[in-house]
Amino acid sequence: MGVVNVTPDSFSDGGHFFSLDAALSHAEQMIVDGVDIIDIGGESSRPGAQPLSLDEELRRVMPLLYALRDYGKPISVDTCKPEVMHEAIHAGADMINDINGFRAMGALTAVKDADCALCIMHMLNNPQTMQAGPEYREVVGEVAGFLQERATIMQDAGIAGERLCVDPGFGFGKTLDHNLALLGHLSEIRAATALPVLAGLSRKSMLGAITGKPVEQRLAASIAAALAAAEQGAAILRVHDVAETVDALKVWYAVKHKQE
Ligand code: 7PJ
Repeated sequence: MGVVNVTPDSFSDGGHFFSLDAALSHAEQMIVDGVDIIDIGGESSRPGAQPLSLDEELRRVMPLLYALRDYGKPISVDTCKPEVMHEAIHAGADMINDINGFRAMGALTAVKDADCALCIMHMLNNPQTMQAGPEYREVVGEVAGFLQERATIMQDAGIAGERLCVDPGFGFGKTLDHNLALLGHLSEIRAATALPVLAGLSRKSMLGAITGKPVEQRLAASIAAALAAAEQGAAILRVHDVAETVDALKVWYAVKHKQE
């Protein structure tokens, strides 16, 4: 999954891809590089980020969604807002990726009768407060339990299990230790939920904490993290650097299958 941000304040690309043309050429390059799913997001979820108005989010996301529909690649929309989910589904989005795990009032109704895929992510509290001293008794079990509970609630609401995947939400209300525990036990989250796991580690601050590198120098760290997640059974990797990650995965996959 390749990330295309349409947020002027996105921390990892400096707001580079705010204009529609730039976002489109970014997405086109990702397709050339071998992306499987394009994830477009209008709202920055950087720790401490301010919420975005509905109108502004639609103004950022919808033109790109319409423009990308003709490329034939599945499109995911990264949003927490039921109204954006509704509009995106109406416009043909193939996946809704909600960092809030479809907990907003109206979110289940917005996605229920569609047939698009849904990514349920775990976040502690909200982007304003999530990094303020996050605490867990046992992070892997608690995150897996949350994802399992959300998946059950969604299925009870009439949503087919085949539409769902889960994501522990690296960096969303987690310390470095929490993130490493989750990454090292990703296969347990997969086992506990019996759902495909999506992992987003690309350029995240946990990689900066390990390497001491700023966000624009985290390519190698991001690839190492992607491979660790793949090794743990992640089905979808959400990344910024598609070409490099695809090459790394090809080598990992070739070695893995040679051994079997
Ligand atoms: C994630 C996301 C993630 C999912 C962002 C960033 C922050 N969606 N949206 N998982 N992260 N599913 O890209 O660093 O980890 S925005």
